[in-house]
Amino acid sequence: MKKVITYGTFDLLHYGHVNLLQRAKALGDYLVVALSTDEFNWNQKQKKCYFSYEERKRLLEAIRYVDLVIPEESWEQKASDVQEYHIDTFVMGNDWEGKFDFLKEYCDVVYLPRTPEISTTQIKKDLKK
Ligand code: C2G
Repeated sequence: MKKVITYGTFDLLHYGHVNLLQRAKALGDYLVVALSTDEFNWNQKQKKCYFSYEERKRLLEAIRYVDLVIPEESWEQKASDVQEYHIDTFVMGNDWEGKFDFLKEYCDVVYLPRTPEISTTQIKKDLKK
């Protein structure tokens, strides 16, 4: 069984996220999503999520491409996650291009093109108009 992992906040879940998850799953048979906790988002990414971790987790678990959701609590957990979950491929959108190449020691590293025009930030801006 080929296992894939990806990381993210996935707030205000949208089709850009789903496109990423669909393509990530297509690279294997089992997709793990490491979901940024509320604390990690606020302390490390200065992101205040609209939906809580539990709500974002519930949404991700409803997506057919997602097999398991685990918490992302630190920047440093990726190498241990890849080993603990026996991951074959690490996937991120290409806004992270090159940032996680150190994981090539443990697994394949794939950066996928982002879906243009959509982002959680853009949604929030549009709703404010
Ligand atoms: N994404 C995408 N297209 C978009 C928006 C997002 O492909 N229009 C991808 C991002 O590239 C990322 C994933 O969807 O791979 C999740 O996006 P975010 O929730 O914004 O993730 P981010 O805050 O970048 O967190 O340790 C890594 C971080 O947790 C990544």
